[in-house]
Amino acid sequence: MSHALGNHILVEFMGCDPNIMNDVTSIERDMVGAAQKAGATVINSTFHHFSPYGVSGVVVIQESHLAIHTWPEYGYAAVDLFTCGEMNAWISFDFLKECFGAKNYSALEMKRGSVNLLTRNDFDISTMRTKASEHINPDMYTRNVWFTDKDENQALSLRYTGDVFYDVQSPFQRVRILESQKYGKMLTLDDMVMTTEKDEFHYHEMISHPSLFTHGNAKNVLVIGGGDGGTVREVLRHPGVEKVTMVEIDGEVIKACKEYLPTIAASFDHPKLDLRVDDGIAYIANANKDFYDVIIVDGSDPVGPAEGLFSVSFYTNCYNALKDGGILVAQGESPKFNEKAFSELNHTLQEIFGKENAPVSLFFVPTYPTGMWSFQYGLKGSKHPKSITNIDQINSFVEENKLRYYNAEIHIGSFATPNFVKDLLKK
Ligand code: SPD
Repeated sequence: MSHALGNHILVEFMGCDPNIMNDVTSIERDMVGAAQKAGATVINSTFHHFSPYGVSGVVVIQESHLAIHTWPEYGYAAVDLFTCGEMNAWISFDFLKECFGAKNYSALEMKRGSVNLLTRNDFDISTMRTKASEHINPDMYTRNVWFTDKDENQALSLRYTGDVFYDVQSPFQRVRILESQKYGKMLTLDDMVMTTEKDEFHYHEMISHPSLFTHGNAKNVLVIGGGDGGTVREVLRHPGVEKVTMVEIDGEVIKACKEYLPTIAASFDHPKLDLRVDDGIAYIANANKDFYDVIIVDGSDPVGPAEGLFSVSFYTNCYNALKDGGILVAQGESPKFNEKAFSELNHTLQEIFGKENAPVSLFFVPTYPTGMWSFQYGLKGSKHPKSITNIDQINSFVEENKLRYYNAEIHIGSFATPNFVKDLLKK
């Protein structure tokens, strides 16, 4: 057989596990593993998850490359194993077949760059060869793996290390702790970013302090959701608060965050905290009437276990559980990403609390799609968050607690809404 520069195996893997075919992290790990198993030197890998599903990626190796495109809906992966030199790519083939759980497969092996058909030119590579032999391979290859939080038309992607610290399918959702390159460790539920080490304070300061300073004398606070612990950490900074009850449906979220996000899950042992792993929707349906000063709904997006946190009955129950003068604040979605959920939630709150008693505060979170996010209020009294008078008290609190997002100006300013948002809020 004539000599060739490279060897190319074109592989069809069929009947693969669809969940694996949609899991960018495990595919990257397996493709890199397949290269290493065959003795290749890995230089770089880049892998992307696509909307609504599918993964594409390439592992660049000193000996050429391994590439993949997956179609989870068909349990199918198209894989290219292109190698030069002595590397035996069939070892990679066998490894991937096992990893993907392929029930069927076919492979076509081709020689690439047949030297009989090529004419060598006088391109002088001797100096480059010397340089190459001086090159020391770094211990770690460069990985380029992306987590994408998306709907069918819009997305936010964060590059992450590819390492997964926690990955558990709870009865409610897939709970993962990953490490993003820019924002540190992050909690994801299903395929949505919930919080990251480096920008969590935007969200947790803004869900807690405006309602507590508007109320001015909250003693009894209920937090529904908030399993990462950031919200109760902020609420418990207020010395006047006597008791915080937190009801989180998913114990796996609490467990993951206690272990891997300890700066966020910092107050779970606080003596004023009554922590319950329970269904917040059922809890509020059975709660005492006129009982809480402030209720904070720190839920995820309206899919999966948080869907009921966007319903009329849930907010009616919250209204009933609030004392007169009480304040409800809820994670309100984005007016640029989830316009429908954003405006429907506000219409529900207007309906229950009254048209003038459902203000919206906007704030910025770099790791949520579009970056523009909201908290929505229900006021069971006449105190409006825009009309606060305790500015000095806020200023000293901000300084004492070294807050990084919230201050008195942001408090008032966050309730100003652009015209397109006003339009979304009109009924
Ligand atoms: N798309 C993100 C919606 C925000 C959900 N809550 C985040 C939890 C932070 N405690």
